[in-house]
Amino acid sequence: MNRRKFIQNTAKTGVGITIGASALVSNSCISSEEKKENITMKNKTKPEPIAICTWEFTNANAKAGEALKKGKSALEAVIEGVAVEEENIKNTTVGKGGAPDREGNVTLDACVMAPDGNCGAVVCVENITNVAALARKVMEETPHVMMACEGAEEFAYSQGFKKEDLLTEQSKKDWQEWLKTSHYKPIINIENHDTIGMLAIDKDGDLAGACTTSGLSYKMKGRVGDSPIIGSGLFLDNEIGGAAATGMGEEVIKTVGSFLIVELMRNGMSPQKACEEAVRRIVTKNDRYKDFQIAYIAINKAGETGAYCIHEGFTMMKYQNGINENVLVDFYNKS
Ligand code: SD4
Repeated sequence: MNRRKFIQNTAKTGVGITIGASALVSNSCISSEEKKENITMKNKTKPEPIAICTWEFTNANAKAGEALKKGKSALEAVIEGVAVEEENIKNTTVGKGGAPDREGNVTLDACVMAPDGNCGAVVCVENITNVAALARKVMEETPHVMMACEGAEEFAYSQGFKKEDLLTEQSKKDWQEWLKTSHYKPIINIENHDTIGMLAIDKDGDLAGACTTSGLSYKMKGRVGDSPIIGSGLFLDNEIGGAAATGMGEEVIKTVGSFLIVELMRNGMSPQKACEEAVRRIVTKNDRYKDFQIAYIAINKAGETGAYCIHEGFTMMKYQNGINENVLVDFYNKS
C-alpha cells in the first residue's frame, strides 16, 4: 500500500502557514515600506530545518532531511540529497542512467548555490555521476562559477571524481529504439521531466540549493537547458528564499524563472503566489504551453513553501520534523 501522504497544496484556499504572506500580497493598502518590514520580521523567525525537492524523489529528500537532522549544513544536505538521484540508474533524467543526446552521449548539467550567494555550475559533462558535487567544487576550489565539457571533466578527475560510463544497458537500448524513428517530441510529465531541484534550510536558518539533470532526452549534441543556469533552474537569496525549476528548460531560461520567483518573494509574495506568477509569465507569452510542462518549487526564509506547474501531474517532496511528504501541486491548465 502506498503510505505516502498526499496533501493538497493549501495556498489556493489561503489555509495554513501561507496566510500571512498571501494577505500581504492581496492587501494593496499596505505600503511597500510596511511590506518590507513585514517580510524582514517574518524572515527573523527561524523555521525547523526543512528540505523540499521537485517530483516524488522520496529517498533523495529523506536523505537531505536526515542530513539536516544530524546538524549538517543546508549545502551539505542538498548535495547528499540530489546524489541519490544522480546514482539512481532508473532515473532517466538525472546522472548515471540519464538518457543520452541523439548521438548516444550522456551529458550532465548541474548547479549549486550557497547561503553566502556563492554558486557553481557545470554543463555538458560526460563520465561523471555526481555533477552537483562537482559544481560545488567549481564554487569552492576555482575562481569561476561555471565550467563546461572536457574542462569540467578534467577538473573533476583532479578533484578525485572517478570516471564512469553513464550510458547503462537500458538507456542504450531505449536510445537505439528511439533511433528507429528519431521522433523528438517531449511528452508532458512522462518523458524528459525528472530533474531534481532541491532547496534546504538548516538549523542555523541558512538556505542552500542544488539542481542536477541529464537534460532533455535525445537532445541535440551540446544542448544545455535551464538546470545549471543560476537564476533559471535555481536561485536563492539567503535573506529572502529560493526557487528551483523542472520541465522545458528553454522556457524557464526565457523568463529567468527562479530569479523571478525570489524577486517576487522579496516584494512580498508568498512562495505559492510567486510560483503561480512565474508560470503565468510563461503561459501568457507562449500559446504552445499545452505542449510542454514547467514546474516550480519555492521556499522563503520562514520555511513557507509553494509550488505550481502548467499541467497536472507534478508533485513536490517536503521534509520537516521527521516527516517526508509528497505534496500534490496545483496546476494552470484546467481545460
Ligand atoms: C532541461 N529542465 O534540461 C531540464 C529538464 C528537466 O526534468 O527538468 N527534466 O531543460
